[in-house]
Amino acid sequence: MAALADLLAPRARPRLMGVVNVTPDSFSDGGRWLEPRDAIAHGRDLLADGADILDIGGESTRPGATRPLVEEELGRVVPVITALAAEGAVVSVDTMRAEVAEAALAAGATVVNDVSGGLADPRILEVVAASGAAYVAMHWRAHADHMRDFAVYDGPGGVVAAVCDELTARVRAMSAAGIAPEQVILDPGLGFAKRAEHNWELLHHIDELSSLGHPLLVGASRKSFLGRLLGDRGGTQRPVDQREYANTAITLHLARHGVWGVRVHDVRASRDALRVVERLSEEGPT
Ligand code: PMM
Repeated sequence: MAALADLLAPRARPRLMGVVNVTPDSFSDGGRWLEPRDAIAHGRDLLADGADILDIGGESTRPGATRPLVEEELGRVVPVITALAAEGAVVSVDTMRAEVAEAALAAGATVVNDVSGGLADPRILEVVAASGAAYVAMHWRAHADHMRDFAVYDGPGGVVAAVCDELTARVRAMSAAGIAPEQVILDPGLGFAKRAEHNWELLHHIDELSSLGHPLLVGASRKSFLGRLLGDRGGTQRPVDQREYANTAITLHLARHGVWGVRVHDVRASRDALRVVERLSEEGPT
């Protein structure tokens, strides 16, 4: 599959995956792009800002969120994927459901981004295997309504060892379902059954995750561990829309460590910063 080889080919900088949340309740931008025409326009803006991939999702995974019906999720994402894929965009579908993945691939998506890594709906692995699409498998322990209860990493090696072991187990399940290793991208799942210190630890040891042998995608954008870092002394977090400089610093950190992609809401900020780094690494007048 030529498109897959191209998508996963080594590149000097991380791919920028722009987020299009077609949801009423995502923590970062819930409700802003719920109408298909608004979501499509937002996708076009992200492409103009330099997005390599658009990640289109119809289910909010914020802590405590309840799940939409499958029909609702399909109704949100399919029209948006159809329109943007027809315009030539590389489209990823952010879903945990086999049925939604199948419909999204039929509508033109070429990447399945499953935050549950196949745990929420194991049939999704068969759908991915049959399609040959790229598959982002994120580290995950439980649905959003009770994932906080699972943010415990007491074993030897702490959160980094646990995430590596649990992702390795998922890779085995993918292989058993017929997914080729070349299709698989791994993601440490920042904020999913993780407290702030777990997220920092994973970012600090990102090379250990790379040593699992698959490209890595990381999503730090707008998450609460950044809000907490930047918050005031009274414990009030920095608001969601004022965490972008911090996220850009994370993009640069991840670029230095050779990650395959970063999942961001503000594509332009990360793209501009990466452009500066690229320019500085070129030969030329000093
Ligand atoms: N985070 C969110 C949603 N989908 N997918 C991947 N692969 N990695 C992530 O970290 C991730 C994700 C939650 O953020 P949002 O509600 O702002 O989209």
